[in-house]
Amino acid sequence: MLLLQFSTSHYCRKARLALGYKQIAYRVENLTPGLHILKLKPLSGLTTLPVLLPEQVGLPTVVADSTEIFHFLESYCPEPRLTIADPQLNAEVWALEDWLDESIGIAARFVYYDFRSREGKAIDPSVSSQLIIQTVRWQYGITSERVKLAASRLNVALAFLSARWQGDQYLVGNCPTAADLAAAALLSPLALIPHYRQEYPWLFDRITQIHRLCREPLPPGLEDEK
Ligand SMILES: N[C@@H](CCC(=O)N[C@@H](CS)C(=O)NCC(=O)O)C(=O)O
Repeated sequence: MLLLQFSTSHYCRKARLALGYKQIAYRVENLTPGLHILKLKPLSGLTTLPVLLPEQVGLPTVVADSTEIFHFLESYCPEPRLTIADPQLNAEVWALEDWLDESIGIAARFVYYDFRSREGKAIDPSVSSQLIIQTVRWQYGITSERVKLAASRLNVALAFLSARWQGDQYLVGNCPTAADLAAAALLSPLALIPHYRQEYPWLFDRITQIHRLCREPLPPGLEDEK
């Protein structure tokens, strides 16, 4: 299988966590932001990564969108499961996965790029890095008003997760599911932001634990520590 990705994207990390959790062998191709559209448009009709190319007869040629990749991998390789047999609990898994994907992952992006353009400039003060950060801010319409809304959305999410990720509990049921993997990937950009590291240490312990479970290298900010 071939995963088309941006190496630093938290949505691409989400797809890698699922591939790693299921121990599926895959290669990655890192695309260049901007130029990626030339390759993607004819393949998926979308402009976003990740995109998985299963490269096997009888399988779809292209699976675009991290949630679709989760669903595809679940049918391709049912064990270990990303879902729960009980239909009611399973509905909760996918509702949480969708909320994390459509709302919380975007809020994390807003807060992260805002941080990188202000206090976090020192992480990489080079002109090229700051140019990329400013381009991303422009591309996604990251304004200070929207960053404030994103930060309060993250506060609500973290209050919810802290109640669910107590001790060795998972978000739904007794085993890791698509919801846990989505949360671990989509909140991982916060690991570089001191405020979140100080206020929510349990979050980064859990992100670390899930990355280890999925055999995925730890995200920036956590990689040297644990
Ligand atoms: N809901 C999508 C979101 C993916 C997404 O936003 N990817 C970003 C990178 S983090 C992207 O490809 N942006 C490029 C663009 O929009 O042109 C998914 O889960 O795959």
